[in-house]
Amino acid sequence: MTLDLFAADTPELEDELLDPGAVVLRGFASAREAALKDDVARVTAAAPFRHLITPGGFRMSVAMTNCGELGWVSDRRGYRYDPVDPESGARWPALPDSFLALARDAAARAGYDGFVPDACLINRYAPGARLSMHQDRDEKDLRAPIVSVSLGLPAVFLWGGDARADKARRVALHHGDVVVWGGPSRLRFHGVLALKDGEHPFAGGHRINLTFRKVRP
Ligand code: MD3
Ligand code: FE
Repeated sequence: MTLDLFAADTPELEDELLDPGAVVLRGFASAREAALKDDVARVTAAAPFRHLITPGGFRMSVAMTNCGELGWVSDRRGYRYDPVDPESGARWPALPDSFLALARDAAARAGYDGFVPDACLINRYAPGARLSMHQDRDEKDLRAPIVSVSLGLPAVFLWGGDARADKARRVALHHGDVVVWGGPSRLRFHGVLALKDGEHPFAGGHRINLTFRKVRP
């Protein structure tokens, strides 16, 4: 008897349309995880994770850092994109090739050819960390999509509507899943439920999310 190593226990994963302009590419980043892990380590050695303070004075439970020309930062003065890391006074680390290629390929698969991000926010969730419902509206170029890559522990993503009070759907995101958001979905409210305890070979007790954006037109 011969063993078929490629038998049907690994079914083709299908793209899931959340809404017009929003698509989940299940496992799209999985084959590239080794390069992504090296490059996350390189970037976070140069620009360590930190807990930002909201304009209202609260410490965010999600730890953040950035790479690329512009980084998203928050402090008592407000939210902004800044070419300089306020912790070091230096420019953010460059976008690694593995990040650029992944963002471009995922966007193309979702119908956005030629996506070249200038900002990558890296979010790190420890157990209990969450992101309350919000819109991403600090970017000047609202025609470009946003590409989000989930790594490590799974999380429940909340997919809301055009108003904060609209009922949100729950979408489980696992290691390697990539979501592309654009067009009519670009200004939807969204959030992430508190992370559950766990252990994952990629990131130990954490979830890491890479969010790629084109901030400048
Ligand atoms: C839907 N981060 O950093 S990325 C954020 O998993 C953020 O860390 C989440 O929301 C995370 O702002 C979710 C997915 C995402 C990003 C931007 C969006 C979804 C979006 C913009 C519009 C609609
Ligand atoms: Fe967001």
